[in-house]
Amino acid sequence: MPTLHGVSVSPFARKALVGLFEKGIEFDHKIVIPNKIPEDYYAISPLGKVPCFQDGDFALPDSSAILAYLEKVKPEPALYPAEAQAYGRVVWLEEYADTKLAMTVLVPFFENVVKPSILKKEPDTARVKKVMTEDYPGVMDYVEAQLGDKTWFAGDQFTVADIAMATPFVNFQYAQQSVDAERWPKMAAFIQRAMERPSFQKALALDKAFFAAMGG
Ligand SMILES: N[C@@H](CCC(=O)N[C@@H](CS)C(=O)NCC(=O)O)C(=O)O
Repeated sequence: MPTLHGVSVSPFARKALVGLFEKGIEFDHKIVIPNKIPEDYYAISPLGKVPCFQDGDFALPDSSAILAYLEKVKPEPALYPAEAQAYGRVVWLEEYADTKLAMTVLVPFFENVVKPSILKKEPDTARVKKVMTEDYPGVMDYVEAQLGDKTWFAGDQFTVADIAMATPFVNFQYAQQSVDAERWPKMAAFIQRAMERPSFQKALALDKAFFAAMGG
């Protein structure tokens, strides 16, 4: 059976976990915590990041690569559209979510949760304020417009774009932040819809178990 290395509270590991749950692929889950990477982990993940998917000698140390691979291994249910432009747009939206969106939305989580509780460092509250004031509104305006009146970013089909767009907002909530439903109603409703999916519910249950094991 393949193994997914990582910890569900990482939005990138959560992406891979949700993909595995959506596809109904069986896997072992091995907890690997980013700042406590075992030395031998670099053999399968040269960047020392989570997640990493491993099946025997085969290893994929990146959430986007994992999701693309899973689609080939188990095409149904499809997490990418078949039509060329819709496919390209989903790949782009996944990239945007993994970079600009994640790097914005994850700042409150990193500063206010990871730093004090895991790194034992003071949060940089000025950084949180700056990102939330200068970057966050523009990012939200962009994703709100990309989603439009659709159920999911590609329309009726739930895709990797939706997984990537929704996962950072779980960490946003862990940092006591929430999307203003009056200003960005489509994204607020989208996040709620995504969280209600059984795949997200399973990933959130893993977070809960992890936090409980960490002592709260
Ligand atoms: N592009 C990678 C990013 C993975 C990533 O940045 N993971 C973080 C945890 S959320 C990590 O492992 N950070 C540890 C480090 O950068 O040393 C992916 O999509 O899997």
